[in-house]
Amino acid sequence: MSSPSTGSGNVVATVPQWELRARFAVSLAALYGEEVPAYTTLVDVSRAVNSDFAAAHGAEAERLGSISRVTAERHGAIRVGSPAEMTQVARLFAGFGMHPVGFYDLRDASASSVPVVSTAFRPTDVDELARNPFRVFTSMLVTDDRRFFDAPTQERLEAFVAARELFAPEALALADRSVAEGGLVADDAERFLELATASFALSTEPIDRAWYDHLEAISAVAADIGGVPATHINHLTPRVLDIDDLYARMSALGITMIPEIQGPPDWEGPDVLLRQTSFRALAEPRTFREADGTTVRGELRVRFGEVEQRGIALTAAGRDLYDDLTVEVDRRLADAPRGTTRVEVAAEVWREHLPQTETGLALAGLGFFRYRAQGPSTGSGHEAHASTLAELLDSGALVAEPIVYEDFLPRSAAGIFQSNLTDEGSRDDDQLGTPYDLDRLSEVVGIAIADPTDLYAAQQAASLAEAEAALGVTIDCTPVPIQENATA
Ligand code: OOG
Ligand code: NI
Repeated sequence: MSSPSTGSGNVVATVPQWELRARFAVSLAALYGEEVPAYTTLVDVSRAVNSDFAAAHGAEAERLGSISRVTAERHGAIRVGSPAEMTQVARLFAGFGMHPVGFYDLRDASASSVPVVSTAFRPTDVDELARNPFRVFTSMLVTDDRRFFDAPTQERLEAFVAARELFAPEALALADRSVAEGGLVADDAERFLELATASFALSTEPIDRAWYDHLEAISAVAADIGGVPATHINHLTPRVLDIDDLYARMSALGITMIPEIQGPPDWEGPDVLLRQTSFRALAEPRTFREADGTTVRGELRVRFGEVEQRGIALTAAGRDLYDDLTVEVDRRLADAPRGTTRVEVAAEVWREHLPQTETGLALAGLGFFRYRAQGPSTGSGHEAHASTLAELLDSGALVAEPIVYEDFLPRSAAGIFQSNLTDEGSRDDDQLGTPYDLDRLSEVVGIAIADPTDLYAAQQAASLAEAEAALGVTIDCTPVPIQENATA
């Protein structure tokens, strides 16, 4: 694309989408750090954890991402109130090259009252991810779900949400321009960043106390979405290389962490998917309007600090196994002696069922990898012969680099939501819930939501095709049962 020119005839450099995205992450961090000072502590501790880990582990520390990428990496979380608002979020984030990926139903994943369905906006291209992987977990209130909201509450919620404006029309227009032109000229970029960031600042407008309380009795999350006049960044999450170390250091600083690290356990085998933990939501000053019309200062606890450690993306088979193991952990934990922790049980279950090495994960067809040919072609150049993945990895003709999991885990998300609720809320499970899945949410938002497994599978397949061409062989990737590659 040619660079747009100014009236004076000067050519102005276009700020590409990845740069808009990187600057967006930085400006949201500045906003959030100002609003929630504990976030700054979390970022400082994360940075220390990462540099100590890198110093102790050398090049191996960067296997799942360079230290500079990991230390700069963040995800955010926001919550909106209707499909129309979700559609606008999609439009805004598209300007930053962030597209909806994955579907998470947190209504069923949690025991307490969390009436939302979610997706995550993130770059989907390998190159775009490498430049800046900023992602935002985005939840939408399901106002017509009768397990949570009766008809009058639904009606009032929908009217309340419909009457507010989350994003300045100018911000959305700039987002559209960024999509059309693959970026923005410098002045527009500046303005777009300013408006987009401001949309996620904590609103100072008074909150109607009675309405907020009514919603909070049903669900604290519903009150945070439909009881206030604007959306806001709920948390920004730094990535660390050693979440157990982070947890210990934060606790030592006297910061109250949620009781457990969510997701896979700490164990000696490869890290997969995502491990997360958080500190409890802090009281923040907010303004309320009382029934008699007076405004008073009060406080709310809705925003918390979260941290994550990312591992290898799992194939559909790997993910099924992960889900089965999670159920198995729950089952064993129920029978375990008092005082046994979930993490202890999980580590034991994992040792029994998961390969101990990355190669084991690759050969069993459980993890996603990017394969790279190394060394000279082994083929005759005429007719490609077949080799197994195991032979090629063993001989060193092929090397496997892990594909990092860029998405989220519904159960962990529910665990994080839940640990930060002061109140369970209320739900009536005799009522029928509004059915939702990836396709239905896509339809409602009017935008195709990508299936994360398809994205990882396409990356792996492309790398295999390239390796096959380079080596002149056909690679046989038939999964090898774990028992047979246990020594891999
Ligand atoms: C989102 C909670 C989920 C994660 O990282 O899984 C989440 C929220 O509290 O709005 O952020
Ligand atoms: Ni999060």
